[in-house]
Amino acid sequence: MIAADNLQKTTGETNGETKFDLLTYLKERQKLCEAALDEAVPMRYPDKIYEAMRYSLLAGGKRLRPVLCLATCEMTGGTIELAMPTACAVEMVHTMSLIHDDLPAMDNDDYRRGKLTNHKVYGEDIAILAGDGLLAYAFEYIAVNTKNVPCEQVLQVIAHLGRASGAAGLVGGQVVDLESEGKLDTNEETLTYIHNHKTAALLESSVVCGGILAGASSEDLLLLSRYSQNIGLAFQIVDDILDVTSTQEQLGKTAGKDLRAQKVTYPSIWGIEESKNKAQQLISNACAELAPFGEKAQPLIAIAEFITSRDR
Ligand code: GRG
Repeated sequence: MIAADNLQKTTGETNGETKFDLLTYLKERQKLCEAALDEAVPMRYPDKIYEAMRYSLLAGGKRLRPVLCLATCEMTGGTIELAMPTACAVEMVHTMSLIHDDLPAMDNDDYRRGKLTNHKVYGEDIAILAGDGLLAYAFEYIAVNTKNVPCEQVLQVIAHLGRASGAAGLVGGQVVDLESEGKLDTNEETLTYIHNHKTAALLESSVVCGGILAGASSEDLLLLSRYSQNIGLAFQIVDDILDVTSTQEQLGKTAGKDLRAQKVTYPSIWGIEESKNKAQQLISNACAELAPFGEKAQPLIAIAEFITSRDR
């Protein structure tokens, strides 16, 4: 869950007008997502694999991607109900990517979301399969459970999420990231490729799919895509900063990993202060894309601002 003290910045009053209360909003939406995810993956035979899938899926986390998906669907005229199966699916894809990322063959990490990583509890074989199970189920879940949305739009959502997950998205970003480890001459262009694919692609898909489900116009989908690409890159810059400035207790995962793995990051190129400025500029650019949505964009604007103020 999101640290309450860190959200005070986005609540309260300014100029006599009540500002959008992000803390209450996020708590409510996270609770809805937790319940929907719990229901989406019930225990079944063979118990071991469902237990391993549920272990990581229900281990907390900020639930940023599903909350973005729901918020975008509502902003563009849809409802929470229309978007919930896709919101659950993006969190399933995100969780599987974390399980595989933590494996010894990749980042080799022992902690995630404040708990032992999946392979540390269930072994590498089951952790790989738990990731595979979540990935396949994500697409089944959208196809079977999305109601009151034309089939054409459901297909677009499945195609968008498939592209964001595969070699044109997360997988591609991860491959270039692995290739860049230990190469301290990695340039900014390559770094931006990694982050746009490894991190921004799924955030973008969470947002754009919310819009597709609501039947948003192609012009609005373009604005949403630009909003989410900007917050995606800002999210990763902040992640890199937190890796340097935070502790394992704060992050729920190992801190200081980038330096140890000899990874080039935004802070290592620009320094912490300049990286913060760049992240803030990206958030301003993201919010500017939402101007045509007026007041209805408040949740997406508040979530964007939260990205730079978060402490984990
Ligand atoms: C998707 C088919 C498929 C394969 C996965 C392993 C891999 C390929 C990609 C790695 C993707 C990865 C781990 C990117 C890092 C993104 C990131 C910054 C994660 C942290 O997200 P938070 O802070 O985490 O939202 P919580 O725990 O809060 O959900």
